[in-house]
Amino acid sequence: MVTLREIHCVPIMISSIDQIEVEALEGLKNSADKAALEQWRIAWLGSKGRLKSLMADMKTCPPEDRPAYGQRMNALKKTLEAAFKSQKSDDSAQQGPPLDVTEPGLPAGQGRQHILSRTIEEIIDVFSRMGFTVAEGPEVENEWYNFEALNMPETHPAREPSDNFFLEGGGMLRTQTSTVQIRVMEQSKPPLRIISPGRVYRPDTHDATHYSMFHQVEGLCVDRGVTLVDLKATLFNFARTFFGPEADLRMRPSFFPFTEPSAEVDMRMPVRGKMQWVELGGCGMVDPNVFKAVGYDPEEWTGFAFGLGIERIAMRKYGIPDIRWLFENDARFLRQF
Ligand code: FA5
Repeated sequence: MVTLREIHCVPIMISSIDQIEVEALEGLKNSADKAALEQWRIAWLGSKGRLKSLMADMKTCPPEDRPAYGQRMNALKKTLEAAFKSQKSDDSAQQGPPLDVTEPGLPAGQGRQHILSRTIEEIIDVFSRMGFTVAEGPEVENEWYNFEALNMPETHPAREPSDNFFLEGGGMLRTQTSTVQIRVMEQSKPPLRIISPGRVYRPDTHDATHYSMFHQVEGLCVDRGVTLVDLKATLFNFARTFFGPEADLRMRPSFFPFTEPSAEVDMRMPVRGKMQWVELGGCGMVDPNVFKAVGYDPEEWTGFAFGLGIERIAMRKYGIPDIRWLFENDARFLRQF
């Protein structure tokens, strides 16, 4: 900054520049709107403005004082340009509708539990009132748990690659929650009563009742003297508590390698306006070979097991006609539950 004391030959000019700077900044401060700002810019920074004519005054300075004068003029130019820029951006920030602090804020969107998660919680609730606890198992499994220990030897047709998602480098995505029966029995001594809800994977073609990833709930009860009557009573009790006293259920003889005897459980439900029997899952008495695989004595222990499709249960309870709707993530559909 050049001071009066340093530039004795042009004291009047320098002091007048200081004065001019004060005057310019004052004028800028009082330029309240866009038009006034523009007027100020033309008057001070424009091609015929005050700065230009002050620059031209340099010619009247003695040559040795011109550098000091030039320096002071450059400083003035920078100050005015910076002040103008800052006031202009303040001004544009203030444009737009005035802020109404009394307006209510935007409502924050509230999420909700997916209908399948809610169904799983409801299933757990009913079975836990019958003394079942929840067990978990991995979705990436090996063939011992998914087949071998469940009495499905290497030649079993369900082990075909076309019916399974085998993983590169070994392992597979489990096709049924029955894997958890084995894991639980390996780790604990009877008696026991567990359910295990979870995801399973099969390369099935998608249609109204099939998906390639779906949920099952496995049930397993092992004790002395367990009979088919206990299995039937447990499933009927579940159906009537979960769906209401009108729930209609039937068991058809069937075959699973890990239960003997085995049955399919069907539920009567409306399908496209007509009452129909829809398969919910499989069940049966635990096969002695399964007990042997986990080191239980089949002479001493008896048990029943079941595996139900959770999507079908949710569809029955909430009147959902197509399983695909559960996975499309259309908020308009999900919001209804
Ligand atoms: C089993 O998976 C046996 N593990 C069930 C079982 C457990 C039997 C314990 C005996 C003892 P299944 O393949 O039938 O069985 O499947 C059981 C249920 O899963 C079916 O009844 C159906 O409700 C559901 N399910 C099967 N495939 C699909 C699919 N692609 N999409 C949706 N649900 C399915």
